[in-house]
Amino acid sequence: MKRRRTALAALTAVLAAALTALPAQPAGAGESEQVRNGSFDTGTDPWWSTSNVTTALADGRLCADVPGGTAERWDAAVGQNDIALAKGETYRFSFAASGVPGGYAVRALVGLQTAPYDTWFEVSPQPGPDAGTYSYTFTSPVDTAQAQVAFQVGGSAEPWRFCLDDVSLLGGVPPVPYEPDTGPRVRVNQVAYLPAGPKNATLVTDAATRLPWLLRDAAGRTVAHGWTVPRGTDASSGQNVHSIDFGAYRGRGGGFTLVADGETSRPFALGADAYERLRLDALKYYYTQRSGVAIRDDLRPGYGRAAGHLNTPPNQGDANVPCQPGVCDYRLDVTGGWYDAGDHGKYVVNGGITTWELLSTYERETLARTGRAHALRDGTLGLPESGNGVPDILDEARWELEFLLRMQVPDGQPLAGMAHHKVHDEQWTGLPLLPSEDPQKRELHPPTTAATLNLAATAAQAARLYRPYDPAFAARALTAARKAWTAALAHPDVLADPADATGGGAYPDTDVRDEFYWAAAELYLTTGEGRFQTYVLTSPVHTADVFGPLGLDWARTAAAARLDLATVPNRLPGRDQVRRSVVRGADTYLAALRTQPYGMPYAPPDNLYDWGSNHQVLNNAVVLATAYDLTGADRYRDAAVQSMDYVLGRNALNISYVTGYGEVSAHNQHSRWYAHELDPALPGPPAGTLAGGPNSSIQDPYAQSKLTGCVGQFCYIDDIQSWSTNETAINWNAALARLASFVADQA
Ligand code: 9MR
Repeated sequence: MKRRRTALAALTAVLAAALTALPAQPAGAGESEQVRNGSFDTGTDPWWSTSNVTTALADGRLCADVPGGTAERWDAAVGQNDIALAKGETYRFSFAASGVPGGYAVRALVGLQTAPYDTWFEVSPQPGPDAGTYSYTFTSPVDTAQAQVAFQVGGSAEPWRFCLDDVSLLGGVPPVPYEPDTGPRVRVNQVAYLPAGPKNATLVTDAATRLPWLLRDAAGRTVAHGWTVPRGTDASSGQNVHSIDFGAYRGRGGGFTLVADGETSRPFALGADAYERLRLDALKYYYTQRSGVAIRDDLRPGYGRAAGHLNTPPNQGDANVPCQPGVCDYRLDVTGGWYDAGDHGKYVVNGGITTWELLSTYERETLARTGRAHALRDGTLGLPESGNGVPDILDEARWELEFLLRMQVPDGQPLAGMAHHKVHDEQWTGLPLLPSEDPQKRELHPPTTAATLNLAATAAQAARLYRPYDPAFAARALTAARKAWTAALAHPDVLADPADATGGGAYPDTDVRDEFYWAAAELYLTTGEGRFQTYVLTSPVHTADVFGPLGLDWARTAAAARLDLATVPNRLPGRDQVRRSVVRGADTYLAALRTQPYGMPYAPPDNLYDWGSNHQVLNNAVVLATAYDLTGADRYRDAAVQSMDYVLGRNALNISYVTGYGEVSAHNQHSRWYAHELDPALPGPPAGTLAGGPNSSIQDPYAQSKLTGCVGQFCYIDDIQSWSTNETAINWNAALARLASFVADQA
């Protein structure tokens, strides 16, 4: 359904496993060679090369003199076109390569030979002066007669020589089933349990009856023991599992392990320090997502980079952006804001819910009984603005708010007061690509009611939160919010086109009643005005059950309104009902958590995990946390705290989905600039970056080639090419920041 044009199918994860001596063997029965003249016995035809590369035969190989000083890998290449691939067929892609001097990456790929240059398989070996042999298997996601095999060798400062031989793409080979390495069968939160909090684990076992477990401290001493509870087959993973509750143990320290059924878990701590760190790391993530400003390496060592999209070539920039053809005849300065995810797009709907969740993280700290706003004070996030007397989380959120305000249609123009849905590239770009290197034209997409209401809701919320620090900004935000509200009422059903997904995501939403409700609620909470109160009270959304299995995300914003109406001081008639509705919602998440042997408050219908399921888990936990804030009942606090265990390792894949947290954590999230997996010179995602997580629909070809037929939790792979299971995104990290902040407060 979408995008990622040159990206798609690197099998770098199997590089080590699949790297074998290349046998010069003939094709076996049913196997068929797709590459012509791969051994260069008959000259260099039908191989092509880019005009800046000189190729010649040398000792029966093809050697290419690669110029220095090109910018991108694809700026210098050798390849062969018009190769046929059959969808679902497995191919062995192999070649021998050398490089003098060695150390330059060769992007070897199989992909579409014409625009939009889909990539179905890619690897980036770095051959040395002695010829190395490389061999990989992949399954084609398409039927085509227009595939190419290409070796992209550009991007080096210095010239070098690349030689190639025995290139083969053999069809009809047996598929290699993908087996994730899930480590020990005792599944724990690999980071930390709160000493006085719940402590649960899951054991994968064939045993039908209870088994003994032991808790060991760092010195290997047994400090607690007990019995597992058999739970039968877990629907979310298809595994037979037992649960383990070691919550009675109240010790502290690092290096604990849990032992059961002959297996020892990955180590974990009993303590709260990791959550103090995580709440800040999850928020520090936003600075390196900033657009329109250079990222300072002194503030984020290893992440310094030039400003993106400031109209400095090759960027065409965001300072003077036209609309898509026919949409408007003005241009806007829409610099700033955060890049949405691993792409360079900026989307008002997703920026809106993200800003709300960051502002709400802060607002909760100022209001809740266990809140500690001090933990998010000025100076906590290491920002250029640190030291200005404003809590850093507000400085960071303002970076996006200023962008959201710029997306508003100016006075005097058609649809004045509405907000453009999004700004992004005209075409999808490949990976890796620094923001400052993006050469694409940027375009404003049509205003929508949903975007307008996101602006109204977040600008209204900002008006009350920034008032103590910057009354002028608060007033400006409130004026914009009112204007947006009026414009949305006048244009209540201008929807985003679901097909508008070239060069950026569509973020379509067919029902904006929840956005109206949310904007009215935030305007009411900030102004107390009767018209907003009336809108809230008469909205059908006000009395609907808004806490379903997929409760809160960019398209489902009613829960944001309900949580704020329940917690931010106000005089809404019937407010007790509002608070009770939140507690009832929490009860359904609590029930889901109790039925799940992996203990997460998420049980999607038919076990179909949603795109970004990890943040759904976290947002459902936020509702549990809010029920605790409202009632003080421990069961809600414990359930919210326990939800973190799933995200940090107590799951079927035995992986922490947060970079840098846990012994084995996701670290190859899909991103154009945290693209270390593709280019060793680039950093990986910063510590505290949440991966999207299991997604049953596995829309990207890489995940399809590995995970087809996957059950629930297994629909995830930690590879940069898997944009549908493993992207990073601003809205997902916001849910992480909010729950981490709550958990840290419970220490
Ligand atoms: O998070 C979004 C998910 O809910 C949608 O189903 C999906 C397809 O429209 O898009 C996701 O958002 C992506 C956006 O379209 C473009 N930037 C990256 C976002 C995260 O994958």
